Amino acid sequence: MVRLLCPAWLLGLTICPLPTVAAETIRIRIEDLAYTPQHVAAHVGDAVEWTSRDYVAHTATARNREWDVVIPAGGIGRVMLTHAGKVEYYCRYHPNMQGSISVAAPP
Ligand SMILES: [Cu+2]
Repeated sequence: MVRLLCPAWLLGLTICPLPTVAAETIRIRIEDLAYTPQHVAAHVGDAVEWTSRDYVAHTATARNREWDVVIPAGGIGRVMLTHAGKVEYYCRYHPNMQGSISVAAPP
């Protein structure tokens, strides 16, 4: 699904005089205690969605404590990326599970 973002909406405008940007959903699979792909690139405004195929619960926990998402067994977890930078994350239950998201400024 495509969402459109317009900076002018923050100012209460209903039409967008600026170029709109299609925000994306970055999908990461969790299987056999690993994030796949392990490293992804995204932009501010994108969402990241983890889908687990494992039979145990996992988390996606940012090392900078920006977010901590619990992903139930066979379930989905989601986070919105609100600012730029590289975020390293891991699973609190299985610390060997590690990944990263490089978040660039909006295109
Ligand atoms: Cu885990």
